[in-house]
Amino acid sequence: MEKSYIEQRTERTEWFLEDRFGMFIHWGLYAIPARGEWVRSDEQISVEDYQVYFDEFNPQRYDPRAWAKAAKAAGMKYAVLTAKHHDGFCLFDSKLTDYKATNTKAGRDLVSEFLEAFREEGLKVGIYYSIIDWHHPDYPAYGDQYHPMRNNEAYKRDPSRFDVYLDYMHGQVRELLTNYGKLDIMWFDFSYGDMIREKWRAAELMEMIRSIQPHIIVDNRLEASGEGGGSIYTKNPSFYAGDFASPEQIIPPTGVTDEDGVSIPWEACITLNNNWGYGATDFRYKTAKTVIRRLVECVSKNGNLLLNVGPDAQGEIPDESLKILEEVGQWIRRNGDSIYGSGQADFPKPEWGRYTQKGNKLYAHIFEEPVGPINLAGLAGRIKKARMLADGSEVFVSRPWNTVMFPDNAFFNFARPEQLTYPLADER
Ligand code: FHN
Repeated sequence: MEKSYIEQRTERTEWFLEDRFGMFIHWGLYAIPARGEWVRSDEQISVEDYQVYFDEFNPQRYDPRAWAKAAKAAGMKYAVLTAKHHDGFCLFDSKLTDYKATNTKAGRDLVSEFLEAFREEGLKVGIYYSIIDWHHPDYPAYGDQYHPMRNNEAYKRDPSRFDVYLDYMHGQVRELLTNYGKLDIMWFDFSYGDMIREKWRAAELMEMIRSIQPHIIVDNRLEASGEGGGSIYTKNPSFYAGDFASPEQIIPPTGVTDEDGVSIPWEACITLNNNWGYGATDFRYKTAKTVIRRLVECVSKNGNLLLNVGPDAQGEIPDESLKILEEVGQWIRRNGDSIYGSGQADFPKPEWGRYTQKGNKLYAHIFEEPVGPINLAGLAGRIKKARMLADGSEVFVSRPWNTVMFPDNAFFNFARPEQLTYPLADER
């Protein structure tokens, strides 16, 4: 008997729930104006004025192997690159358009090189593909907030031309699934207003995806935007509901569950600063500590973190981003057991931090420095022994009160969550 959609989704996302941590990469022509990836819409730049960036694009220091090494060193297990963002510029050698990197001075298939480099480092690979397209003449104009081409005369004359755009969009997805080897993630972006589901011919699109790469996991944005939504949150997801929810710039307070409260795969996508695409003057970077705490919080709620970098017009990830990634990697190298393959604990969140759990091993992430012993209320009698995850050193557990007195070294560096492993008493 055919497996249900939810059974298939569970099988497809097994590696995703193990890997937990990925790199999002927003890169394209918008790296030249360096004011974020919405610059064309925000500043109402015409097709003609935006063309200057196409004519100039030549990222001479693009080295995807360096990107892949930085992601791996940060403890990331997969990466998703924008093959086409809303401006319609294709980083891959599509046969369906001339608006592509291989026709710029770069003269390279940037997606192909990305996939090869990240696979070589052992990371899984995903493609972000914008279903919105401000460049295609048959993409509709829906007011100012989404499209600088709001005066798209062709579309106003004949709305049926949108099918011409959909043929193009489906055709490019087919190219990506057919010409670039095994992909692990297809990350569509995004539905809005009445532009959802069959407005994209979503069933036909998903049929094609499943027929070419049946293992691939797909996000939920053929039905939703970054604010959430779609049938993935129900017990009867549609055929194109996707395999994971994709909350954006937020970590849902109680994770993501279906209508019965059953956890579903989800991934929070979050920027390191205030832009997805490169922002030359955007120095409001998060700290490594904040990133670690966001990652711990996602995992403590059965979720993943997709952390974004925005390479510049020369093809380099900004130093500020690399520095944070390196520090996160130092932490995860010693504490990764509490992240990879871990998830929500069987116990409520403690007041001093968060728990993650893997099998019968409980990980206590200490965020706030306690005064005196840490009270493990609710764990009475359940703790077999406690060790500092980072160095394996013993931690004293006082049985009667079930409290834990941390060694001095546990506190010396409260800038970051310290890790404890509590093999539970019933550990085999
Ligand atoms: O409009 C895009 C935005 O530029 C960025 O790509 C994010 C990343 O998830 N998605 C859309 C906003 O929800």
